[in-house]
Amino acid sequence: MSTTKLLYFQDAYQKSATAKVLEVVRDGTQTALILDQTIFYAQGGGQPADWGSIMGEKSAFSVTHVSYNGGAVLHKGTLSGEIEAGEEVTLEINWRRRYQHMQQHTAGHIIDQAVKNVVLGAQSVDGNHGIGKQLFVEFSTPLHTDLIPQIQSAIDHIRAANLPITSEMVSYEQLIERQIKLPFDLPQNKELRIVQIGEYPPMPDGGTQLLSTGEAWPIMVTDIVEKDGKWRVIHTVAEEVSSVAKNQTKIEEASSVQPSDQLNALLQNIEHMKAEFLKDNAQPEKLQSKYLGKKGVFNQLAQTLKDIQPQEKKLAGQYINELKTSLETAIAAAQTQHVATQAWVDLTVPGKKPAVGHMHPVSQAMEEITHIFEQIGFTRVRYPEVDWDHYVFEALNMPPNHPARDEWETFFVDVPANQAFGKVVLTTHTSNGQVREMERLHSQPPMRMINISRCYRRQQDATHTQMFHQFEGLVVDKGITIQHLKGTLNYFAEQFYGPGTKSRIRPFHFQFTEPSFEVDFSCHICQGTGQVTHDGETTKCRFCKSGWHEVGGAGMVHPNVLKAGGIDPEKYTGFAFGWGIERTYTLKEGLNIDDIRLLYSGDLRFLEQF
Ligand code: FA5
Repeated sequence: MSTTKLLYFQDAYQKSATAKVLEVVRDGTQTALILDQTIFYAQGGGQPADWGSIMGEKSAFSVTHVSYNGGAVLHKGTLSGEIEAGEEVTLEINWRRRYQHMQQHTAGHIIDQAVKNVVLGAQSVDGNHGIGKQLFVEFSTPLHTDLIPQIQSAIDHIRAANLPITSEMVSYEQLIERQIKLPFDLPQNKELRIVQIGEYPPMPDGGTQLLSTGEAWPIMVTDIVEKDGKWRVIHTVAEEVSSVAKNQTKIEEASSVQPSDQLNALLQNIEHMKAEFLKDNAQPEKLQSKYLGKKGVFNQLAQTLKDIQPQEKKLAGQYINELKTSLETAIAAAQTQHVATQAWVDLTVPGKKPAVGHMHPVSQAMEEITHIFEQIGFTRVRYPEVDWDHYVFEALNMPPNHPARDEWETFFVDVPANQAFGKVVLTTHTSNGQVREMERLHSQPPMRMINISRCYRRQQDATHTQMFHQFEGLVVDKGITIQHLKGTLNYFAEQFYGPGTKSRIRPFHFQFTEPSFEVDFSCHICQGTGQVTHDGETTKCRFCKSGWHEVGGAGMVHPNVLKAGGIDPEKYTGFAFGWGIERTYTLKEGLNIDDIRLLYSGDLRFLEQF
């Protein structure tokens, strides 16, 4: 079959030409002419065919449709007169119709680019530039009517920037060589026509295009509709500015006066930047800093605003702001896309264990102590840590002004005293639970309590904190003796510190016990000897210095205390002990905590060890 040279690809503005008739194809009343070259556009790529006339020596051929068939262009229409192959003919196209189609086709490319400027990575798949009733560019990327103002503004920019529109024929190899990426696969065995707006990435194109975007008539996006999972940007293209661009005040403003060279330069720089941005494959964070960072490309461009003439400053400012919005939108879209496509999840990677806390060492000790005493019939109780003077001191055989009270450096609560119970204090020891327990049990022994609570004293050094914990044991029954106390101490020592640990009691004085003792446990390092032997050399145990550690006080409940609790001391006897939890705990083997304040430092590096 014959082939026709497409003159409209060389010069889309050629309105007339001469050509040689290669074939006259007749089909009933229809005639089709195949010429060696043509200026008639063969319908395709969304652009309608040209109309016009082909004049022979003895004929006039009115062209009403033009199509492409394997290299040959078929000019179809009505023939009057005689025409023969080999004859020279004169061609003339209906220029008004063609120019309208060029406007519409270029508008399609401008819209395509504008949408890509607003929605990074948007993919166009089709377009109608005049064949159907409605002009549209179709995208496979989801779009929304909310984007219309931004797209419209991007279109106006491209038009106002008056970017050159160039086209060329390239081979597949050239595409690869020039690193031109086209949005879809194209045949590799024939030349391809590409069209490029300014420096934006080229697009494949088979239509006739304007020479610059400044020549484009006003384009107005009227709607975005979804159809079969694709999104159509519907628009109008109209020659008369006034009839379509009522809302395009910017365009009117810009077109009413000739823009200055500075404004033109700014617009071209804006489009240049967008083109660069679209070619940029950097990660979204990099895009953010490169384009919108403090020293980024956008800020550099915004600096040039100062060169713009005062009457154009407002318009230029709007262009700059719109550029910023479109960059922000595009970077946000890139971010979303990056998360969806790049930030993939490897389901086979072992999971990260969330950090799980554990109980504070003092809480762990409280649980352990409770458990040990529950084994021998003690009941865990809790009494107030803010209590009346009566329970903390007076009922414990320490009347007001008794000098023994000075041993407890007490915090008093600044509230009026109660006539019967006295002042309110932060309890200095868990012994306040003794009489309370007797009252709870209606003064009816037997009683075996373990009272654990916070205590407060005005003390602060390596072995004392202002807030600390004590546990108080109390046993009242008939026939309770020091032997029972000693047995209980030994039991606890073995349970808490390990087999072989012994207890020792030394005479002491407490107002609420008689006799009173200080309680020591044997040192687990030197087993109560106070000496350690290393490589045959015997030295003093550095941990205890004496073989024993003091943990607190104990004694037989004073008859006055039993009386304060309504118990007859003639019938019943009891023992009590009270030790600091921090102290008791830090003496455990392997802990070696020489400053109990560390327990309340809140330092996880320390606490995580326990
Ligand atoms: C008392 O508090 C008596 N109530 C103990 C008692 C109970 C004796 C029952 C007889 C019968 P003392 O003031 O010694 O005792 O304190 C007992 C223990 O509490 C101390 O050996 C120490 O281990 C701990 N302790 C006292 N003050 C502090 C403090 N500021 N910081 C940390 N631990 C403390």
